Amino acid sequence: MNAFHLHLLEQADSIWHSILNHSFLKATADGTISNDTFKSWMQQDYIFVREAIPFIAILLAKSPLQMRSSFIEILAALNRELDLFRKNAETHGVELENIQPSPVCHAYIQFLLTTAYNGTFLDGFTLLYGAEKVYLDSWMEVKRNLKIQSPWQDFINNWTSSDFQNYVDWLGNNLDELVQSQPEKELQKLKDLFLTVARYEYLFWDMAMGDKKWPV
Ligand code: MP5
Repeated sequence: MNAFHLHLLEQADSIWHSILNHSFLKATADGTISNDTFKSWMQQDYIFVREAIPFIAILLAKSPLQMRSSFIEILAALNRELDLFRKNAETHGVELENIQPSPVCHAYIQFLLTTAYNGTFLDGFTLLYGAEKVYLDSWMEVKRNLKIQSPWQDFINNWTSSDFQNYVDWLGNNLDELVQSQPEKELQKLKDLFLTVARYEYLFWDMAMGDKKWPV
């Protein structure tokens, strides 16, 4: 059998295609993205990263002993990432605190937290792999198509660094090991979770390009 993480990517292929061709990524790469659009993505992604900390903390609590120190590292990396947002917010004049999460941002975070709380370690780990792999591939696509030096270079660098690539590889390889000897029913559940996380990631780019407000 193919590695499980490759299997997941294969079945999510059409969603991935839609993600990598999203207008937000294209406009960021060719420099036509408006400052307001990018800044409001920053506000929403800051909330996402901030709330990813409790998500990871739940996974840490459920993690096998040999993975604990890696999860502590992941938490520390997220904390550093918040500083990257704050530094860029200062440079570009973006308000980060007291921002309401958009409906999509809110729902996505709730999905992650609920799955991590109520599901198995493997459920949450599959979501983590999906979310990080989308960001790696999305920002790699931006980097590949970059026309000019971007004002948002720090973000491009953050999710295309070799450290981040190694981290995503580590997640994929560990996922392959963790699913060994899991019954088919369990694997099917993980595949469904992976599709849902990919769909939320698509919605997140869509939201970034459009309305962040609740309609009522
Ligand atoms: C990530 C992110 C990557 N920042 N935002 C979304 C919507 N999905 C994935 O996670 P991290 O923790 O910033 O690497």
